[in-house]
Amino acid sequence: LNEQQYLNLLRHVQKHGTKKEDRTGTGTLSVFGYQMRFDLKEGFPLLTTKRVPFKLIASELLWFIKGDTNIRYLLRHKNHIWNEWAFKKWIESEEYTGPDMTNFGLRSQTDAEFNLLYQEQESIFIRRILDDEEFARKYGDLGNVYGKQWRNWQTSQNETIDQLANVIAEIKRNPDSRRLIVTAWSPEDATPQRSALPPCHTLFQFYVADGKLSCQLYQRSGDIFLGIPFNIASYALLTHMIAQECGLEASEFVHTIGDAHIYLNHLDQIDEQLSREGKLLPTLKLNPDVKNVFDFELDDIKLDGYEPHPSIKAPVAV
Ligand code: DHF
Ligand code: TMP
Repeated sequence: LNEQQYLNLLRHVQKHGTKKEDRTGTGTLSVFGYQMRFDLKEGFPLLTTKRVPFKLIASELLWFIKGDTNIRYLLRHKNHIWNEWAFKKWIESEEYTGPDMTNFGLRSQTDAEFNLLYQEQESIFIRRILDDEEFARKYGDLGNVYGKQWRNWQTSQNETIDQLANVIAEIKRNPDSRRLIVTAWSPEDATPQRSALPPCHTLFQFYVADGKLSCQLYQRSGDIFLGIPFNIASYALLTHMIAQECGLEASEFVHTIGDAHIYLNHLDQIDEQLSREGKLLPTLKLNPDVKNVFDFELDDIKLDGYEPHPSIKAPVAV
């Protein structure tokens, strides 16, 4: 069963993970190297042991596919999952003159008074991104993140490469190819100046056999409770969209993770989740009239039969 793969990962890291400090100062239990396989014919791999906001996953993926790297698009779709990383750039800039927001991620979890101050500053920031185009251009952009790398990879010759369009063309032209790769990782860009967060989903590869399309992702770093459920559903959705364009059936999503970690402030939430029984997986309904990956809109992407357990809240490490 698809969801069991994920629950096994939770149990595995809970039991065998090594205590490890991390960049955010939160602390983790971590293992190195882990692989899961999701059979997309079995159902759409969205967790049912907690509610996962599929609309946010879909609008984030459309944002990548458009080649957009500015959170303004996400905000217009009421998607706030990237706010903290844009906000971080803003408060670290010269122009920011409000109250000290250093280390806001950790401080907002332990200091209620500070949390109010932070919530206020972040909502002012978000308002401004929505209302002020010039400000949005400067501070809404996350840099060389997924959208840029997939659609507008910058070469040393000052040309751009549309990796996503190329890989789709190649799947059609030469499905047996072993070079069906899109990489988001560029050693030049993996610095705080160039991207707000160096890409976590680093590289993916497609594979065609017997008229079926599979996808494998190498993810260098995975937040098992918050990020991974999004990542699984996002790549499953991308695989279905590309399969539809190429006239193939969607087969497997293979998920390979480098540093697979549970943040120490997610342990109780995970106990709660593991006490629940998985339910029937939903089915993905893509509008069959859309024959080009770049033409999909939110309304073309629907889920059928998603009746999960309630959501479980957890703080995100910034
Ligand atoms: N940093 C960390 N530490 N973990 C991440 O998973 C992560 N993911 C990023 C950017 N930086 C990250 C982008 N993706 C949420 C999920 C995915 C995501 C960012 C945030 C998240 O907070 N999910 C909540 C619900 C959010 C909502 O409803 O607005 C969840 O419960 O799934
Ligand atoms: P890092 O850059 O220090 O590895 O921190 C990134 C954190 O974000 C890490 O906990 C992994 C998590 N993450 C995901 O799990 N999935 C994602 O899609 C993104 C963007 C981040």
